[in-house]
Amino acid sequence: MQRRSPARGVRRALLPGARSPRTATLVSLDAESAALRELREALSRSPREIPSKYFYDDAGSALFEQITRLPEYFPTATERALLEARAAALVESAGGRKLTDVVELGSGAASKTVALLDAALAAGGRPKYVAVDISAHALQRTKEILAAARPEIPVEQVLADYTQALQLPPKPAGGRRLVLFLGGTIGNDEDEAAVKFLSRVREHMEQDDLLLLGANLITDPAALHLAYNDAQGITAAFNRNVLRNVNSFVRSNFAAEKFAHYAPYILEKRRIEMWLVAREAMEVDLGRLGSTVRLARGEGIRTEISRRFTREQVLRMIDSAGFTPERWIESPDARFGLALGVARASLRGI
Ligand code: AVJ
Repeated sequence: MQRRSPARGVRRALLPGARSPRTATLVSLDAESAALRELREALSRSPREIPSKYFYDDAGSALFEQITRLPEYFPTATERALLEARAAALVESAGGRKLTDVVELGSGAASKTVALLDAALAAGGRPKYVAVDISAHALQRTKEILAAARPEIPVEQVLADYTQALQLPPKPAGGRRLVLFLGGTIGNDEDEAAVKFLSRVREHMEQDDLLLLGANLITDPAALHLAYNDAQGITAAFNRNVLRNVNSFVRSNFAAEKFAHYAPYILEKRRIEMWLVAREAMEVDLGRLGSTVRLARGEGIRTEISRRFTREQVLRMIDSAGFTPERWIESPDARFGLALGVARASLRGI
């Protein structure tokens, strides 16, 4: 049996003094006070919100992995099939054997990435894989899956909340970096925040480095509804778990079982919204946030938006963030698209 702590071998430049980090938000002091502020602000908005990243503590990352295997949740399988079918062409467009670093933001279980790494190997490259995730458990899964599947590929782990701070290991001189942001997670942000985030990612890249961005595309609302309202209730459990994670972070006392999972597809906004709806009136002590919230029966907290895009929207988004669209591919059912963008020369310093 392995007895290694899940966090061993994890790069900790961002994480001073963390002995056994479980989620990245909990570990550095600056990051912690920023996270407290962000959460306080989100919970006092109208409607109240909890940032989606709070889904991904260890339990939540494991629940999300279960979601990806549900028959109703099609995005993961769709994206995986697309990547597998087109990996060689994507890697070719991304520089083939020049690819030295494949960095994945939100690596989760990294089950989709093997196809890309294989294509890079087949092109004669020797890529290193850098997994970035907010959950130490997810990073460990990433490493296990990759080490078993492709032992020849070195894996580096970065435990970080990439929405706040990002620090990547250096890439070899003359090498090319490919940054992956897959799964459609870009849809968790409104346009402005999405472009801001991608622009920050661009700052960590050099000219001619590449971004591969996965995005959910507009499709049948009924299928979407099922994907976020599965029969086994795994998505509901994933949604409620956000309250347990918040409770353990701020020592609040949300009673998760008193909330109903509500996840409609809002047609005119082209997005799923995930809500937790109070089944009864209640008062919640927000612990370290230093306040209480009163919720009326039927009042909701929004935990996620998950947008569906058009191809034009996705290409415009990466272009606005400093990446020239180089290639666009989509699944045969047009439910999922991948945009490959090349980092343009940065105007910083002019
Ligand atoms: C991992 C953010 C892409 O938005 O579909 C799955 C998360 N939420 N079921 C998504 C999620 C509910 C997922 N992302």
